[in-house]
Amino acid sequence: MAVLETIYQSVIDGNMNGATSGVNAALAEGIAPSEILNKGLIAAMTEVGRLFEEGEYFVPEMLIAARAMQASVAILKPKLKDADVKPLGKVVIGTVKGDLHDIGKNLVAMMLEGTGFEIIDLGTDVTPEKFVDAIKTHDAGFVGMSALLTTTMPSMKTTIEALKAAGVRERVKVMIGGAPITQEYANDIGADLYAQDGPSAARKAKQALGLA
Ligand code: B1M
Repeated sequence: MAVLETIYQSVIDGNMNGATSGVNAALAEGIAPSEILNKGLIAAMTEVGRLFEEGEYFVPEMLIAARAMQASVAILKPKLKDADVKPLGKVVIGTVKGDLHDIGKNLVAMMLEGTGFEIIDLGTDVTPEKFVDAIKTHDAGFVGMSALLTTTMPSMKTTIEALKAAGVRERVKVMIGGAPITQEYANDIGADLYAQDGPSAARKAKQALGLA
Protein backbone atom coordinates (compact mmCIF):
# COMPACT_ATOMS: atom_id res chain seq x y z
CA MET A 1 0.00 0.00 0.00
CA ALA A 2 1.54 3.27 -1.15
CA VAL A 3 0.55 5.23 1.92
CA LEU A 4 2.33 2.79 4.27
CA GLU A 5 5.47 3.16 2.17
CA THR A 6 5.14 6.94 2.47
CA ILE A 7 4.92 6.65 6.26
CA TYR A 8 7.86 4.22 6.37
CA GLN A 9 10.09 6.43 4.23
CA SER A 10 9.03 9.65 5.99
CA VAL A 11 10.07 8.28 9.39
CA ILE A 12 13.40 7.08 8.01
CA ASP A 13 13.94 10.55 6.50
CA GLY A 14 12.88 12.28 9.74
CA ASN A 15 10.07 14.00 7.86
CA MET A 16 7.52 14.59 10.62
CA ASN A 17 4.89 16.25 8.42
CA GLY A 18 5.15 13.48 5.82
CA ALA A 19 4.78 10.81 8.51
CA THR A 20 1.84 12.41 10.34
CA SER A 21 -0.07 13.29 7.17
CA GLY A 22 0.62 9.75 5.94
CA VAL A 23 -0.88 8.33 9.15
CA ASN A 24 -3.96 10.54 8.77
CA ALA A 25 -4.32 9.50 5.12
CA ALA A 26 -3.94 5.82 6.02
CA LEU A 27 -6.62 6.10 8.70
CA ALA A 28 -8.91 7.88 6.20
CA GLU A 29 -8.34 4.97 3.77
CA GLY A 30 -9.51 2.60 6.50
CA ILE A 31 -6.15 0.87 7.08
CA ALA A 32 -6.08 -0.78 10.52
CA PRO A 33 -4.15 1.21 13.16
CA SER A 34 -2.13 -1.91 14.06
CA GLU A 35 -1.06 -2.27 10.42
CA ILE A 36 0.00 1.38 10.26
CA LEU A 37 1.97 0.89 13.48
CA ASN A 38 3.65 -2.37 12.51
CA LYS A 39 4.20 -2.01 8.76
CA GLY A 40 4.78 1.76 8.72
CA LEU A 41 6.19 3.08 11.98
CA ILE A 42 7.81 0.14 13.76
CA ALA A 43 9.29 -1.22 10.53
CA ALA A 44 10.79 2.23 9.87
CA MET A 45 12.28 2.58 13.36
CA THR A 46 13.76 -0.91 13.05
CA GLU A 47 15.44 0.21 9.83
CA VAL A 48 16.64 3.43 11.52
CA GLY A 49 18.15 1.28 14.29
CA ARG A 50 19.93 -0.83 11.69
CA LEU A 51 21.28 2.25 9.90
CA PHE A 52 22.56 3.57 13.26
CA GLU A 53 24.24 0.31 14.17
CA GLU A 54 25.92 0.17 10.75
CA GLY A 55 27.26 3.70 11.19
CA GLU A 56 25.15 5.21 8.37
CA TYR A 57 23.00 7.22 10.79
CA PHE A 58 24.21 9.22 13.77
CA VAL A 59 22.36 10.56 16.82
CA PRO A 60 20.81 13.62 15.05
CA GLU A 61 19.26 11.48 12.28
CA MET A 62 18.02 9.01 14.86
CA LEU A 63 16.50 11.81 16.96
CA ILE A 64 14.57 13.40 14.10
CA ALA A 65 13.34 10.00 12.94
CA ALA A 66 12.25 9.21 16.49
CA ARG A 67 10.38 12.54 16.70
CA ALA A 68 8.57 11.86 13.43
CA MET A 69 7.61 8.47 14.83
CA GLN A 70 6.50 9.89 18.18
CA ALA A 71 4.24 12.48 16.53
CA SER A 72 2.72 9.71 14.42
CA VAL A 73 2.26 7.38 17.40
CA ALA A 74 0.44 10.22 19.20
CA ILE A 75 -2.18 10.26 16.41
CA LEU A 76 -2.50 6.47 16.48
CA LYS A 77 -2.58 5.95 20.25
CA PRO A 78 -6.32 6.57 20.83
CA LYS A 79 -7.20 4.42 17.81
CA LEU A 80 -4.95 1.61 19.04
CA LYS A 81 -6.72 1.72 22.39
CA ASP A 82 -10.06 1.49 20.60
CA ALA A 83 -8.75 -1.47 18.59
CA ASP A 84 -7.44 -3.02 21.82
CA VAL A 85 -3.89 -3.44 20.55
CA LYS A 86 -1.84 -4.62 23.51
CA PRO A 87 1.63 -3.21 24.12
CA LEU A 88 4.53 -5.68 24.44
CA GLY A 89 4.96 -4.58 28.03
CA LYS A 90 5.24 -1.51 30.26
CA VAL A 91 8.59 0.16 30.79
CA VAL A 92 9.17 2.62 33.63
CA ILE A 93 12.15 4.72 32.55
CA GLY A 94 14.07 7.61 34.04
CA THR A 95 17.42 9.28 34.55
CA VAL A 96 18.64 8.44 38.03
CA LYS A 97 18.75 10.68 41.09
CA GLY A 98 21.11 13.66 40.81
CA ASP A 99 21.38 13.41 37.02
CA LEU A 100 19.71 15.87 34.64
CA HIS A 101 20.87 14.46 31.29
CA ASP A 102 17.88 13.24 29.31
CA ILE A 103 18.67 13.31 25.60
CA GLY A 104 19.91 9.70 25.52
CA LYS A 105 17.17 8.50 27.85
CA ASN A 106 14.52 10.12 25.63
CA LEU A 107 16.02 8.46 22.60
CA VAL A 108 15.97 5.06 24.29
CA ALA A 109 12.35 5.64 25.39
CA MET A 110 11.37 6.54 21.82
CA MET A 111 13.06 3.43 20.43
CA LEU A 112 11.33 1.24 23.01
CA GLU A 113 8.01 2.89 22.16
CA GLY A 114 8.76 2.39 18.47
CA THR A 115 9.25 -1.31 19.16
CA GLY A 116 5.82 -1.56 20.78
CA PHE A 117 6.39 -1.00 24.50
CA GLU A 118 4.26 1.34 26.58
CA ILE A 119 6.49 3.95 28.21
CA ILE A 120 6.07 5.55 31.62
CA ASP A 121 8.71 8.26 31.54
CA LEU A 122 9.59 9.61 34.99
CA GLY A 123 11.96 12.26 33.60
CA THR A 124 15.25 13.14 35.24
CA ASP A 125 16.62 13.16 38.81
CA VAL A 126 14.41 10.19 39.66
CA THR A 127 14.75 8.90 43.22
CA PRO A 128 14.68 5.16 43.98
CA GLU A 129 11.34 5.67 45.73
CA LYS A 130 9.81 7.17 42.57
CA PHE A 131 10.95 4.14 40.54
CA VAL A 132 9.42 1.80 43.12
CA ASP A 133 6.14 3.74 43.26
CA ALA A 134 5.83 3.82 39.45
CA ILE A 135 6.44 0.07 39.12
CA LYS A 136 3.69 -0.59 41.64
CA THR A 137 1.25 1.98 40.23
CA HIS A 138 1.64 0.88 36.62
CA ASP A 139 2.34 -2.80 37.25
CA ALA A 140 5.37 -2.49 34.96
CA GLY A 141 7.56 -5.43 33.96
CA PHE A 142 10.57 -3.39 32.91
CA VAL A 143 12.62 -0.63 34.50
CA GLY A 144 15.08 1.44 32.50
CA MET A 145 17.67 3.62 34.22
CA SER A 146 19.96 6.09 32.54
CA ALA A 147 23.05 7.82 34.02
CA LEU A 148 25.54 10.11 32.30
CA LEU A 149 27.70 11.07 35.25
CA THR A 150 30.16 8.84 37.06
CA THR A 151 28.90 10.46 40.27
CA THR A 152 25.30 9.34 39.65
CA MET A 153 26.04 5.75 38.58
CA PRO A 154 25.76 4.54 42.21
CA SER A 155 22.10 5.67 42.18
CA MET A 156 21.43 2.69 39.91
CA LYS A 157 22.70 0.32 42.58
CA THR A 158 20.71 2.14 45.27
CA THR A 159 17.60 1.88 43.11
CA ILE A 160 18.05 -1.89 42.63
CA GLU A 161 18.43 -2.22 46.40
CA ALA A 162 15.22 -0.20 46.86
CA LEU A 163 13.41 -2.53 44.42
CA LYS A 164 14.55 -5.50 46.51
CA ALA A 165 13.53 -3.84 49.78
CA ALA A 166 10.08 -3.06 48.32
CA GLY A 167 9.66 -6.68 47.17
CA VAL A 168 9.33 -5.80 43.46
CA ARG A 169 12.78 -6.80 42.17
CA GLU A 170 11.70 -10.27 41.06
CA ARG A 171 8.83 -9.05 38.91
CA VAL A 172 10.83 -6.57 36.81
CA LYS A 173 13.68 -6.76 34.34
CA VAL A 174 16.17 -3.96 35.01
CA MET A 175 17.96 -2.38 32.06
CA ILE A 176 20.67 0.23 32.51
CA GLY A 177 22.61 2.42 30.13
CA GLY A 178 24.36 5.74 29.60
CA ALA A 179 27.80 6.86 28.47
CA PRO A 180 29.79 5.73 31.57
CA ILE A 181 27.86 2.44 31.98
CA THR A 182 29.33 -0.91 30.95
CA GLN A 183 28.20 -4.53 30.89
CA GLU A 184 30.65 -5.14 33.72
CA TYR A 185 28.98 -2.47 35.85
CA ALA A 186 25.56 -3.96 35.08
CA ASN A 187 26.85 -7.36 36.26
CA ASP A 188 28.36 -5.81 39.41
CA ILE A 189 25.14 -4.16 40.55
CA GLY A 190 22.85 -7.02 39.51
CA ALA A 191 21.03 -5.37 36.59
CA ASP A 192 19.48 -7.82 34.13
CA LEU A 193 20.37 -5.99 30.94
CA TYR A 194 22.80 -3.39 29.68
CA ALA A 195 22.35 -1.57 26.38
CA GLN A 196 24.80 0.70 24.68
CA ASP A 197 22.25 2.67 22.64
CA GLY A 198 18.58 3.02 21.73
CA PRO A 199 18.39 0.35 19.03
CA SER A 200 20.17 -2.25 21.15
CA ALA A 201 17.95 -1.33 24.12
CA ALA A 202 14.86 -2.04 22.02
CA ARG A 203 16.32 -5.27 20.65
CA LYS A 204 17.45 -6.55 24.06
CA ALA A 205 14.11 -5.69 25.71
CA LYS A 206 12.30 -7.74 23.06
CA GLN A 207 14.81 -10.57 23.42
CA ALA A 208 14.26 -10.61 27.18
CA LEU A 209 10.59 -11.32 26.48
CA GLY A 210 11.51 -14.05 24.02
CA LEU A 211 10.08 -12.00 21.13
CA ALA A 212 13.20 -11.51 19.02
CO1 B1M B 1 26.80 17.16 30.87
N1 B1M B 1 28.32 16.00 31.20
N2 B1M B 1 26.98 17.91 32.67
N3 B1M B 1 25.35 18.31 30.35
N4 B1M B 1 27.02 16.50 29.13
C1 B1M B 1 28.65 15.02 30.16
C2 B1M B 1 27.94 13.70 30.42
C3 B1M B 1 30.23 14.92 30.31
C4 B1M B 1 30.82 13.58 29.83
C5 B1M B 1 30.88 16.13 29.59
C6 B1M B 1 32.39 16.13 29.75
O1 B1M B 1 32.89 16.55 30.76
N5 B1M B 1 33.12 15.67 28.76
C7 B1M B 1 30.42 15.16 31.85
C8 B1M B 1 30.38 13.92 32.72
C9 B1M B 1 31.76 13.55 33.25
C10 B1M B 1 31.66 12.31 34.08
O2 B1M B 1 30.89 12.19 34.97
N6 B1M B 1 32.50 11.36 33.73
C11 B1M B 1 29.28 16.12 32.12
C12 B1M B 1 29.20 16.99 33.23
C13 B1M B 1 30.44 17.00 34.14
C14 B1M B 1 28.09 17.81 33.51
C15 B1M B 1 27.89 18.76 34.67
C16 B1M B 1 28.37 18.27 36.04
C17 B1M B 1 28.57 20.08 34.26
C18 B1M B 1 28.59 21.13 35.35
O3 B1M B 1 27.57 21.65 35.70
N7 B1M B 1 29.79 21.37 35.85
C19 B1M B 1 26.37 19.00 34.67
C20 B1M B 1 25.62 17.99 35.53
C21 B1M B 1 24.16 18.32 35.66
C22 B1M B 1 23.45 17.15 36.30
O4 B1M B 1 23.08 16.23 35.62
N8 B1M B 1 23.26 17.21 37.62
C23 B1M B 1 26.06 18.76 33.22
C24 B1M B 1 25.02 19.38 32.54
C25 B1M B 1 24.73 19.20 31.20
C26 B1M B 1 23.66 19.98 30.44
C27 B1M B 1 22.42 20.30 31.27
C28 B1M B 1 24.30 21.29 29.98
C29 B1M B 1 23.43 19.08 29.17
C30 B1M B 1 22.28 18.07 29.32
C31 B1M B 1 21.02 18.50 28.60
C32 B1M B 1 20.02 17.39 28.60
O5 B1M B 1 20.29 16.21 28.65
N9 B1M B 1 18.77 17.83 28.55
C33 B1M B 1 24.74 18.30 29.13
C34 B1M B 1 25.20 17.61 27.98
C35 B1M B 1 24.39 17.82 26.70
C36 B1M B 1 26.32 16.76 28.00
C37 B1M B 1 27.01 16.05 26.83
C38 B1M B 1 27.77 17.13 26.06
C39 B1M B 1 26.14 15.29 25.85
C40 B1M B 1 25.24 14.24 26.48
C41 B1M B 1 24.26 13.75 25.42
O6 B1M B 1 23.13 14.19 25.40
N10 B1M B 1 24.75 12.91 24.51
C42 B1M B 1 27.97 15.04 27.59
C43 B1M B 1 29.27 14.79 26.85
C44 B1M B 1 29.17 13.56 25.97
O7 B1M B 1 28.46 12.61 26.26
N11 B1M B 1 29.91 13.60 24.91
C45 B1M B 1 28.00 15.58 28.96
C46 B1M B 1 23.95 12.42 23.37
C47 B1M B 1 23.08 11.23 23.81
C48 B1M B 1 22.25 10.75 22.65
O8 B1M B 1 23.97 10.19 24.20
O9 B1M B 1 23.28 10.42 26.62
O10 B1M B 1 25.21 8.90 25.94
P1 B1M B 1 23.88 9.50 25.63
O11 B1M B 1 22.83 8.31 25.42
C49 B1M B 1 23.10 7.21 24.58
C50 B1M B 1 23.74 6.02 25.29
O12 B1M B 1 24.52 6.38 26.42
C51 B1M B 1 22.61 5.11 25.61
O13 B1M B 1 21.73 5.30 24.50
C52 B1M B 1 21.73 6.70 24.15
C53 B1M B 1 21.40 6.80 22.68
O14 B1M B 1 22.37 6.23 21.86
N12 B1M B 1 21.80 5.26 26.81
C54 B1M B 1 21.08 4.20 27.29
C55 B1M B 1 21.54 6.32 27.58
N13 B1M B 1 20.69 6.01 28.54
C56 B1M B 1 20.36 4.70 28.38
C57 B1M B 1 19.48 3.87 29.08
C58 B1M B 1 19.36 2.54 28.65
C59 B1M B 1 20.08 2.05 27.58
C60 B1M B 1 20.94 2.88 26.87
O15 B1M B 1 18.54 1.66 29.25
C61 B1M B 1 17.55 2.12 30.11
